[in-house]
Amino acid sequence: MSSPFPPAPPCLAVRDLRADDLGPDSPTAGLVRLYAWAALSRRADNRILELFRQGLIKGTVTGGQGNEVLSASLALLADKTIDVVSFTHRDLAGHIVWSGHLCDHLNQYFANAGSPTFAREGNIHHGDPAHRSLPMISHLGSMISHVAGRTDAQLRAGHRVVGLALFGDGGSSTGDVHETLNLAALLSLPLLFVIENNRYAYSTPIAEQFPQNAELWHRAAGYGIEGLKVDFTADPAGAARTFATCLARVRAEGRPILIEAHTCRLRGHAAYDTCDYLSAIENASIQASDPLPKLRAQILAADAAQAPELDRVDTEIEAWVESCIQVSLAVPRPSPDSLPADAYAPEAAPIAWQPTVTADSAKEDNITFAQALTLAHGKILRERPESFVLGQDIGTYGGAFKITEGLLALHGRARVFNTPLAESACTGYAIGLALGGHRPIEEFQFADFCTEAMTQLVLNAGTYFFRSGAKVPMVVRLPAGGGLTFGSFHSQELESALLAFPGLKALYPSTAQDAFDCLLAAYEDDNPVLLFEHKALYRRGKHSVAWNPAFREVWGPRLVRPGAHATLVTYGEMTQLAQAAAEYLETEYEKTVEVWDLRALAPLKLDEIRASVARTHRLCVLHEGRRTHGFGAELVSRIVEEQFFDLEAAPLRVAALDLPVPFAPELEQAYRPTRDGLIEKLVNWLG
Ligand SMILES: Cc1ncc(C[n+]2csc(CCOP(=O)(O)OP(=O)(O)O)c2C)c(N)n1
Ligand SMILES: [Mg+2]
Repeated sequence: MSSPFPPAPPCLAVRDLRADDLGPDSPTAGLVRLYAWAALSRRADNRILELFRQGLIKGTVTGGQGNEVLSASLALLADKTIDVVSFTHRDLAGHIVWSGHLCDHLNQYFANAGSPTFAREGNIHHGDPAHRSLPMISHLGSMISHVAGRTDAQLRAGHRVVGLALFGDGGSSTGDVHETLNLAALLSLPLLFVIENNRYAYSTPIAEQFPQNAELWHRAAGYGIEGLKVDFTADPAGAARTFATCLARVRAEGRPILIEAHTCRLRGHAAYDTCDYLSAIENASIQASDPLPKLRAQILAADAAQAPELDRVDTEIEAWVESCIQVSLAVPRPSPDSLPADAYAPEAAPIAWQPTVTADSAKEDNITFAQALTLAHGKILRERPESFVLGQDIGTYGGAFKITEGLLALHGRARVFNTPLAESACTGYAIGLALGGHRPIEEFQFADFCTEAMTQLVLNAGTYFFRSGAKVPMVVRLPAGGGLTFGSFHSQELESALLAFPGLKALYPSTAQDAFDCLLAAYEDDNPVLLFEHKALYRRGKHSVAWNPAFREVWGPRLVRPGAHATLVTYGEMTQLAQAAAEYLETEYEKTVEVWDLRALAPLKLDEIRASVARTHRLCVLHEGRRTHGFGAELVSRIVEEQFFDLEAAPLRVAALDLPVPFAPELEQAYRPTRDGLIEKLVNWLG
């Protein structure tokens, strides 16, 4: 049992500030409060560094010394009951204000059993998503689109919210920052973008980051929003006052504002950085620009009688930090038993769908695979108010493959959002919406373009639950595959690349009915689910689609064709190839191949396939993606490592060549598995 958190001292009794509290014409009580929280953060950061050096904190520590007044003022001014934020690695002050207690954060640094990331994430990569403080990952810039989405979710829930989107001068060069500024301006989201400009990104000075005639706040004009700068190193109280004014304006006017806030970094980038790149003169000037003593001096200049009060604050804080350290140090270490077996959020409560496909059953017959997906979208939008569809050209145009045709007209722009060409920020925005109770369905125009959003998909969405316990239910639709002479950037199969990372689920239907069922199943899952849709299937044939109460069975494989001489495992368009090859083998060679369509690529359910291999004693895996590091390698390994002695021959792997997808039909045919090629391989292998 760990001890309760020590109660906060009187100087930290209030963790809010109103604009009026900050003077210059008001009493200094507000500034003293700001000083107290900033001083707490300074003291905590200094002690964290010492504890790191003593080996009691692992990893590394990126101190916020120099940034506390900036960070604390924003957090104190925010409305912690509705606002949204993602703090940076210099924002311990903001973190402490948001939660109100230092022990939460010390537990994170000590990586103990009380850590808000369950001791799974590094030092300042935490947050409190349940209270809209969104945890960071290392990849700079990639969190602010989450703030945009989460803020929009608050707005949609009727709150007069402000989202605080923070990043450094270094982070300001990332594509995500540009994409999100544009997106927020386009959507008129109430975001306060704050650049914490401490003039360095690690060891790189701003002179090497952007041209010196280009001030960062000037960029606001390019997005059609207001920009300004403040300087915490010159006038911390005045800068905090400007924050207050801007926060109030963003809240009232519902438009983003970009503030470049000059601040400083009193120590190196992280504990190991000895700042050898700084001259003595520059270092001295940085130390002299420290906003914390400046704030103290401003308070005393306004009211010299506050001196004993400020001394009392320092004493209370020193004592409190020590007692918090003692409490957090005594929290037990985390147990490896607390690691889940996988990175997924537990199963969601099933949605009570209407047992219909459409409102008009005439539309359910004689439809294409693509139309089955359109019907599933329509059903979801009709029945689920939290649903939200986004992607490029998905509005009036209906999407590159017309899957979303008609949805905008029926459901409106608020729920069918035609995104700008910004895959990363739009995916991050969808993550933010998902954190705020929505279930976005995001269409990538071609699966190939998801590489633009790789960080958002595999690092942010895929690991969110593991890192923070917060769920990210979203569907990512990926029109995949080749055979249509679209060339190498519109034809790829990316399942292996994406599923090499933990935390994403994946479905890959091969029939129109499965496509319909897969979208519903993916939709109601509490995890990010990739839905691969083979483009060649979109308009191949007409089918009827019915309401299928057993639609959740798509999370397991489907027996396509029974057989006795081999088990062939495949998915997507290749299922049809496998079926055709199996039919031919039966007619011409009297060999029967049992064909299984995996449908779910993650998590993999292989029990029935294992039983089949135990009967047929042979395993063939077939997929359209490349052979090396292909999905078949994983399938073969999983089966062989447990069923080596069931096999009478080495498994057969049929896949594409290890090349980019070539363009000309003759070349693409040589690249991809074909029916005849598959038959030949099977015949040789079956003997
Ligand atoms: C996209 C990305 N590239 C590189 C890094 C490694 N890195 C961590 S912090 C940092 C410097 C960040 O500078 P800035 O954004 O100005 O923030 P500061 O550390 O100065 O507060 C770098 C390069 C990273 N975290 N993310
Ligand atoms: Mg910086």
